[in-house]
Amino acid sequence: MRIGIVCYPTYGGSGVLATELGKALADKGHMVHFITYQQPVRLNAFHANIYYHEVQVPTYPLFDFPPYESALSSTMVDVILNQHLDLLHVHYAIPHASTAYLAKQIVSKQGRIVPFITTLHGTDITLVGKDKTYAPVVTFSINESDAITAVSNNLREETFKSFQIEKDIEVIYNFVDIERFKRQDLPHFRQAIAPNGEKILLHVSNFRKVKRVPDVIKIFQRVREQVPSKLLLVGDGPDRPTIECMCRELGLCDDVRFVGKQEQLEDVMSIGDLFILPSEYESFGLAALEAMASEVPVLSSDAGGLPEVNIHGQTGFLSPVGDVASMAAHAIALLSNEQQLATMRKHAKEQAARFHINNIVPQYEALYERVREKAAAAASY
Ligand code: GMT
Repeated sequence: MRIGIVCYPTYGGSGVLATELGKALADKGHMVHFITYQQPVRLNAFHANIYYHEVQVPTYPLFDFPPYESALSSTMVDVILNQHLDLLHVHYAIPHASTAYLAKQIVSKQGRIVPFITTLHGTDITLVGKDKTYAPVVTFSINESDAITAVSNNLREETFKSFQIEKDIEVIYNFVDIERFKRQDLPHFRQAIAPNGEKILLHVSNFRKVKRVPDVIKIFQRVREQVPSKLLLVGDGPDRPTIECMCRELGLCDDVRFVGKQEQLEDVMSIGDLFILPSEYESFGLAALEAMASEVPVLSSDAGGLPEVNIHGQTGFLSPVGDVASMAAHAIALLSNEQQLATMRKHAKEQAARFHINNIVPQYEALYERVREKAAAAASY
């Protein structure tokens, strides 16, 4: 099949998932065309079946806001017509679903029927999408999608609660490549971070408010009082300066390491003993899944789709949002009990295997087939 993938090219989970999906589809022989404003971060090697089309947004003195959506729709049209795409798969509703709708309408005037699938990822529904400035367009374009998927049952339910959706939403869970995210022995890396054999706690995010990174610091402060440990903070974003100040004020700087955005995330995960994700909301928590695949148990909030990924008492612990005392108590108990830690590592890996890329990608392929057949049947009328 010839598939166009539209996503955010940055470090966010939706872009990562879309890119990994495109790579997996290309490995299976599909021709995959990425349409984005920048080369996606995980699209970092040549692949014969992968094409990248950059969206150029010409500026003009009149434009206080360069019309990115128009540029994106026009690029989609160009790629659909010239690369003979069978379908578009857009990740994150805003603005990708409405731009796909427009592109579909434009090519239909030239006799080309190209369906589009919208995958909802989280904040496109639960935060920005709900905002009344965007909601009418989001509702309309989701309803106009030829198929809609959500990355967890929770996100599916949230979408029905927040929008007037007239179609079914299929849940296709996020996935992880368990061959890539598998625990490796990296003694030099571990030694550099924890020279005296301390436990290593990890947090990976975009440091936005929804992630509650200050809770990570509060949890770590309590853990460190009981268990010799280090905290590794991976990623970057708006809350980072606040977190740096917090570490200074609490006297934690020697034990907290900010490593910024990391491409080799599998190496970082490999040295972790506990992954912390206390988010206000997570539709799924892809970073937690990648940690689990690397045999790192997860300490998370019980928000959104996290309970569908992290199983309380087995793969880690779930606590109410903001309950840092409970999260710290779970962490201290686990990190002080090598036997329980080893059992949880094993369960985390087993749970991650349920979301193995090889189980999930065929679900997208089956959906593509159904959507394509439906579109072909409609076109033949
Ligand atoms: O977590 C973020 O803020 C980034 C965001 C994105 O759209 O890239 O992540 C969302 O999509 C991921 C992939 O499906 C999910 O694993 C994250 O849970 C989800 N984030 C939220 O719902 C806050």
